Amino acid sequence: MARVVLVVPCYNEASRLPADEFVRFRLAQDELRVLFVDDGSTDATREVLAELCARDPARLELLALDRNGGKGEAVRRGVLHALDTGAEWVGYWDADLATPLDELERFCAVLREEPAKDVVFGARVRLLGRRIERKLYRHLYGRAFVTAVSTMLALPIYDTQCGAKLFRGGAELGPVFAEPFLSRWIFDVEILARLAGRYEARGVELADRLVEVPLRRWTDVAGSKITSFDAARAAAELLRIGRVYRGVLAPRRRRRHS
Ligand SMILES: Nc1nc2c(ncn2[C@@H]2O[C@H](COP(=O)(O)OP(=O)(O)O)[C@@H](O)[C@H]2O)c(=O)[nH]1
Ligand SMILES: [Mg+2]
Repeated sequence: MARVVLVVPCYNEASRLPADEFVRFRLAQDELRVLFVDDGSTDATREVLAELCARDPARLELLALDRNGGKGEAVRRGVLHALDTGAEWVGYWDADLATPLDELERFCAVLREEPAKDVVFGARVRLLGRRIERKLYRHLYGRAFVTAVSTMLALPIYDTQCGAKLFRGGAELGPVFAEPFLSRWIFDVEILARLAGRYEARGVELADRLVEVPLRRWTDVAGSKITSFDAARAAAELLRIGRVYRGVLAPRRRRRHS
């Protein structure tokens, strides 16, 4: 039975948080704790979360940050806290449950059944028989964006931006989250660049350690605070990540094309 901690970053989620679902959800085979990180919210999020955690203090915990640092920083602080408190597997999940919590069961199954895999990413692939409901413009922008990311990282990944991820805690994980990310929204790309570098130092290829799980359900929950300005900023941040991590990324691209 693994000790799993799910970090849920929350910024101004007082009216949107599906509190009952967090209280009800259990993993079948593993022990789950949920760590809500209040990212300096200006509404009643902190009170809502404190009340929610009081309903089941053994399983629900609150980490309150006084200043808003953006999703990446909230996740980073949460993951470090989770590792400090003995988590074996650590994940993060958007508070709106755009990815339903029961998908976590399938993420855990990957880590349980495939010891050589360390990282599980949810992937929003639209296939018949699945319900992936995303607005057309967000889908199109997302596809163009991930194609650029995949080329930059020299990694055949389908979806870097889905808000549902799980990691096996181990020597690699703490250092990957140790330093603040450059980017507020596309820190997931930085996580991949950092992981790629750390694995390479051990002669291991990131692609061999990562599994994408196609989600059965994903909904574009109303109330997203991402704007078209954020989308433009993400493109600029991607270029910056390409520059800052070029020591790891440029050799990867050269190897891929040689
Ligand atoms: N917008 C926003 N979300 C944050 C921030 N810090 C943490 N989050 C959380 O990041 C997650 C994703 O936010 P959301 O607005 O649903 O974005 P989207 O689903 O990607 O459009 C949610 O759990 C937010 O509460 C922040 O500073 N701004
Ligand atoms: Mg959302």
